[in-house]
Amino acid sequence: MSLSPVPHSKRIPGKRVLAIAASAALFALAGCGKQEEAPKPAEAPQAAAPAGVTVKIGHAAPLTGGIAHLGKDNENGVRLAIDEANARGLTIGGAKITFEMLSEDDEGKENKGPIIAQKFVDAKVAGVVGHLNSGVTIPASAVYAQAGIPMISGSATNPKLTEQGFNVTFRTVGRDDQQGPAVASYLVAEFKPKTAAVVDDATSYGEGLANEVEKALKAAGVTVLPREKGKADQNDWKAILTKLRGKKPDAIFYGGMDSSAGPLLKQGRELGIKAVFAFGDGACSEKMQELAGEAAEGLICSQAGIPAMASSKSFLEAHKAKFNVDPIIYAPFTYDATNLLIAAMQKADSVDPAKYLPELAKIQLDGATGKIEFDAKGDRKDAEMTIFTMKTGKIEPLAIIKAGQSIKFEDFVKGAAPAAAEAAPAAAPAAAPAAEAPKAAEGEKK
Ligand code: ABU
Repeated sequence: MSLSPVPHSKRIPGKRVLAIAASAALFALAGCGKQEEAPKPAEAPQAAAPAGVTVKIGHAAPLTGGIAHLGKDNENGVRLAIDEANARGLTIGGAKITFEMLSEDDEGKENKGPIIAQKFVDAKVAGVVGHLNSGVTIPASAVYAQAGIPMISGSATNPKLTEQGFNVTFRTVGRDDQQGPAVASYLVAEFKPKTAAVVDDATSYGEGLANEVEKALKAAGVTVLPREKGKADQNDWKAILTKLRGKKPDAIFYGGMDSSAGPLLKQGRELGIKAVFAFGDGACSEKMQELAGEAAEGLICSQAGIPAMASSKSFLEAHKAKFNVDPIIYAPFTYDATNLLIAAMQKADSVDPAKYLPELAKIQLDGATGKIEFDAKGDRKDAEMTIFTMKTGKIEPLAIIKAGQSIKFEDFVKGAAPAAAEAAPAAAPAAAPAAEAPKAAEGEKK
């Protein structure tokens, strides 16, 4: 599919990359805001009650395979937001709304992205939260752009996603050209490596992040060895690691997901490599401890947002109550993504993408992950980056980098973390007047 990118300066909500095929009325009738059949008087004496509308929200991520735990994390965030919205009982455009999640397993495979995206388009979803992997999200995003369906990823960090000029494409996490320099700077400041090795899994995410890290290390005067490449499903890293061992790097950065990063780290230590190992968000989970055991101690990793544990207390409690587990990395970001779609629909008083997209583009929301606003590309403004280490089997945040400033995590928790803002709302200076907390549902039309 070939689309003409819209220049960023012209990424104006309402001016579509391609015209949306259906009018608002047709859209509703066709199923995006599917009119439920009103009960027949004979069957339901209360026939005067207004008919409800079911609004579908698509979610896609790998729900099987090596990173299914992360896909489930993504899905949990969407499910929680939808269930909460349904419990609140929203009325939009004069109709009682029931949101329904359509969740698809894209297996983390690039070719599945557009297929599932088309499935969502055919199902007349009103919006999409996903996909998880950049390599899947980027090709899928072209399908959503052509159909005019807003999509928000809560995990895809490759810059290209929002550099295509699609006015329906957003993300609630930061980008790898923010994350890469953040983790590289931390490595340089704390470990002062003279030589570093950079390895990637040959995916859009892994390779793209590795490129950013390499660029930042070189800019800091570190000698970077020739790139080593593996695969996303690689379990045996011994050949690459044996080669690297001979070159004695002080630091090894791997761009890839935890399912392949865990074996890499374990085998690296088994081969006697003493370098500090560092990773990006895809390998910044406690799965690393499960896969690498004691070798995971002391690893360094980054996430392109605040740590899940620093999300709002109300989100963490609701997540635990619903799923009996804590969020891993992305659930707070997909939860916020879902609430952003819903809040924009409330503000527009319409579930028609053409009508609520302009509201989404200019929305301000106090989410579980903090204040959210999008820039002209659809990226999150002032996204935080977090640096972690692994200590006694737990991922422990060390520092938050925001707007070029690094602050200790403990100081962030005292001041700017969403839970702190929730505990002391009067002290939250950034509460923009237009901000709309989903649970407050101020914009809800009764
Ligand atoms: N951000 C890491 C995992 C998702 C991605 O491919 O971007």
